[in-house]
Amino acid sequence: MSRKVADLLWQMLASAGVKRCYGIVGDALNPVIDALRRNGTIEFIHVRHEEYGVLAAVAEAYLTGNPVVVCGTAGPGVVHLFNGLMDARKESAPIIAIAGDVESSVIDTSSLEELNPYKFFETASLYTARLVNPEQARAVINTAILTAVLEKGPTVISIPGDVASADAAVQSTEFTIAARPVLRPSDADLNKLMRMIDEAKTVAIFGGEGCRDGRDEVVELARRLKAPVGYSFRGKQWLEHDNPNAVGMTGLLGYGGAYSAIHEADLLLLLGTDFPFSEFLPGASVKKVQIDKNPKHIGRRTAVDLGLVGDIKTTVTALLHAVSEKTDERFLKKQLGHTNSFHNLLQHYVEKGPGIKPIRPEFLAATLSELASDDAMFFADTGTACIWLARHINGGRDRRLFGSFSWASMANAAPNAFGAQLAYPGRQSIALCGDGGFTMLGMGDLLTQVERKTPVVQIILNNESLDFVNIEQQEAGIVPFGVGFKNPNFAKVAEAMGAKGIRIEEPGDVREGLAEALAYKNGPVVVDAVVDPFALAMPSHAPFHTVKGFTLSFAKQVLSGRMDSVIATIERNVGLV
Ligand SMILES: Cc1ncc(C[n+]2csc(CCOP(=O)(O)OP(=O)(O)O)c2C)c(N)n1
Repeated sequence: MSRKVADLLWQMLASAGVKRCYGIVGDALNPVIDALRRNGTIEFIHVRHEEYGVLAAVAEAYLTGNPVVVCGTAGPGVVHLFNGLMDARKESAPIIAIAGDVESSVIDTSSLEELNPYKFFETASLYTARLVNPEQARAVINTAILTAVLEKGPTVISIPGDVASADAAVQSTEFTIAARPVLRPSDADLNKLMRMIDEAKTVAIFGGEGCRDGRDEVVELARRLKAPVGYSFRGKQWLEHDNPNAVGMTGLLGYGGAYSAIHEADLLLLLGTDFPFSEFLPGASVKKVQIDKNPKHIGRRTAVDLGLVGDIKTTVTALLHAVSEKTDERFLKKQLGHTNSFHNLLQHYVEKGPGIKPIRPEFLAATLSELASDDAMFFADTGTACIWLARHINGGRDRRLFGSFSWASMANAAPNAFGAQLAYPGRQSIALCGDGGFTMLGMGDLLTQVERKTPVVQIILNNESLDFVNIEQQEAGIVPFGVGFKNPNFAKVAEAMGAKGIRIEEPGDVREGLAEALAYKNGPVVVDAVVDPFALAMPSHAPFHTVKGFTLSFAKQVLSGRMDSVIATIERNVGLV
């Protein structure tokens, strides 16, 4: 049988290291999927919602570094891919989307389900191609793969069914993927940096995802410079564990001494971070050097005195060859002292947790962290789950913490954990889900997990509220509105769907319930944890407008007759801030 365009597609994707394709088939995609079946080397993961498939693929691609394929078919199915592809773009995950397209004979005639892929994917995709002629196939597939892998983000190939099933021009499928090139600043720039470090009495480091491959080098640099190390959410998993200089995070989820460390140092080194909250970064009183492999990141969140383009590992290694060691530890010790005090504050609801009902999420998360294995993978939904993940789940050399940290989409955790479990079978894969997030996307595809018997642990923070927005609204000084809803018993729903369901209402049952969930290996588990909707989480450095907002919101709530919720919020949070 002659080789079709769709055969060429899967052969090239398989040789690029693609192991899985997540999606939903139909019309234009049928010949593409038929070729996947014939190919036999790539597993098709049939999901119930295309967005779920992409968010699963994002976690797989981010964690493994390998490209992952997603698919959706003509028009509506393709539209469902979009939010996930935005997530892939922002989280730098190599994803190749195969979008089913209308027959090539009706393109640009406003036919049923027709969608212009160039316009539609413009914001999300690093490269979008429409295959209208078999002669294009090799070049287009080659570019889509190389762009996704080397630029780390999503690309889209839009294929009409008739082109997919057309004979491929006889072409070689061979191609190579180059390793990422090594990138470091010029010697002149490194010398400037060295002088700035020498002139500074105190240095602080703030690192992000760019430290992923250079973690040991950054920790060693910090040791030599006696520099406290703060980090963004994306940097936490690389820079916190086994680092005696770690001082926590700044920003809305902030904790520890990071805020004061970066504001009080003479010199701040921003390493591989595009931390978006400028108001938590110091102004002109602190000299700032930013190093990043992506020049677009440099100086866009805060003005810097020196911006250098380079990989963190390569650049810091070059620095380590020449930098002289500092001896004065007073600044470091002071910031570690702040970190310690904040840690004690955070422990309040962890230690008192066994006696507080409704269950405090801090206690739930800290207990989970203690019980989970050393190589567990944790995923947090956008919402309050992020706060508890940031503050109460400890990382480790082999642990992974991931979420929609830069795109901030709701409902990412369950699909993320599913994709991670497929990539690393047998490793604990734990999703901390919002009840809003789980009912938005996680619930339907629980069926996919059940069917495949995928052991994913979903822990639902059942607070009957879009709680993060509830907090946001109070911070903004307005009366919470449009944030409450009623939930079913998720454990019973899970059981009815064929998963294991565990409902935890009593604080005394938290440990046992979580342990049971983590030990279950025969398929997915849903832990329905009824938690306190009034648990507040203030940043370690609460800006004035936040405090003012809460005061104003409380006053407005009292005036509109909602004294009960004001009292509950205050009562349930005294001692935290
Ligand atoms: C798709 C999407 N819709 C809306 C938002 C805005 N948003 C951010 S957090 C949040 C609330 C999340 O609620 P829930 O999942 O119940 O988690 P909780 O904060 O209660 O823990 C909302 C609506 C978003 N980030 N993404």
